[in-house]
Amino acid sequence: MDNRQETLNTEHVQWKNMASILLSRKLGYQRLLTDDTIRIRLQFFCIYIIFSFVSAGMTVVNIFTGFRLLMYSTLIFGIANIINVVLCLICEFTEKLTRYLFSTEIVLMFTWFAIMGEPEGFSVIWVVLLPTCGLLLYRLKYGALVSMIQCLILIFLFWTPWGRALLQYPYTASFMLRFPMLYLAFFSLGVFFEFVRHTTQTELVTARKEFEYLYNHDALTGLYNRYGFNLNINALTGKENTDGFAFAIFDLDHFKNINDTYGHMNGDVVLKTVGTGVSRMVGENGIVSRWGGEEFAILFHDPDQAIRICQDIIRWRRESDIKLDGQSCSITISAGLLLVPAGKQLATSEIITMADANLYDAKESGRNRMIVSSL
Ligand code: GH3
Ligand code: MG
Ligand code: MG
Repeated sequence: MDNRQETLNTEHVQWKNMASILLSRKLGYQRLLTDDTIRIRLQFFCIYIIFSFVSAGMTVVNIFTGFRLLMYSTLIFGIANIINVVLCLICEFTEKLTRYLFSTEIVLMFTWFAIMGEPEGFSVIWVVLLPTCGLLLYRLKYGALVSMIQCLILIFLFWTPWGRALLQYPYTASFMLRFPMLYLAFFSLGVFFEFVRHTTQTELVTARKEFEYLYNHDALTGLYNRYGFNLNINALTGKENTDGFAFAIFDLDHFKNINDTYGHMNGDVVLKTVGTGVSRMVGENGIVSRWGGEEFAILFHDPDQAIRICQDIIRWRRESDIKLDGQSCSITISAGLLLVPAGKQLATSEIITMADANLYDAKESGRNRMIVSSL
């Protein structure tokens, strides 16, 4: 249960955590799908590592095949990528800085490879992959901008006399005519794929948020349901209780009579009214849930506030009637409250059992009241 909640939190994840996200298949994959910041960071991180290895491999190949200039180029690019990885790990790099740094490196290397053309005009060919990578890394707008800059450089080098004068390799006229068009074709495909990916992700994130809300909340009152509430209380009881907290269960008195007299629809109105009222009175001091039927549970962050707020709720129910079918109805409420002072630790089930016993006593001793106990 806790694990699941963890996967839904999209808290800030630092570069340092990339390795652990990569290693944790469940967490990593889910976060890749739903959190764009993490996806982009993870992609940068992986691409730097992949480029470091590929450049190292190409450098070795270039040493053995005797392409010295190309060897220096791949070596420099490899070193630049290793520096990128190290920077990611030691600095709190912003996505913006990373993206400007990497796109500048790529554009420079791309231009240099296109001018140099070694070996046998090959090095320029792989750059048709860049738009797809760029769009995935930089999102649609910036990715398209970088890819267009690269395309303009290519057009300048291959289609203008000034550009051609810079080329160090004798590309054939047919290659120079066709290659920018091939690049444009890959660029268009990249835009299309990125658009589909982005739309799919947006839909998935929206559906996930709705699903998350639905399984955590009660449909009638909009409060947390028991599952959502359990996540909160388990988080508190699971850790060392440094500040103390309190747990209360409220139960409407003789609620069955309301249903029997005014009908279920009016019963629902009462539940909504009480849920809204309790939630308003608790405010920032705790978490309110619809525990079940006509029962509400409250987790108070501060045990000192809990008694006062619970008394206020009981007084509010006693003193203000609810209008049903034009008639004023008095609907009272009973409560069982358990105070858990700082430093005390207890399992969730024991806390619930003790608060429930207090509620039972409140009912037994006449309803419309609260019984409090402390650990
Ligand atoms: P007590 O003071 O002992 O708590 O008596 P009570 O009548 O409130 O308790 P009881 O457990 O006998 O009845 C609870 C009623 O709550 C029965 C059930 O029909 C009603 N109830 C539970 N959920 C809903 C709901 O969602 N809407 C409506 N209208 N009624 C509900
Ligand atoms: Mg009940
Ligand atoms: Mg009741």
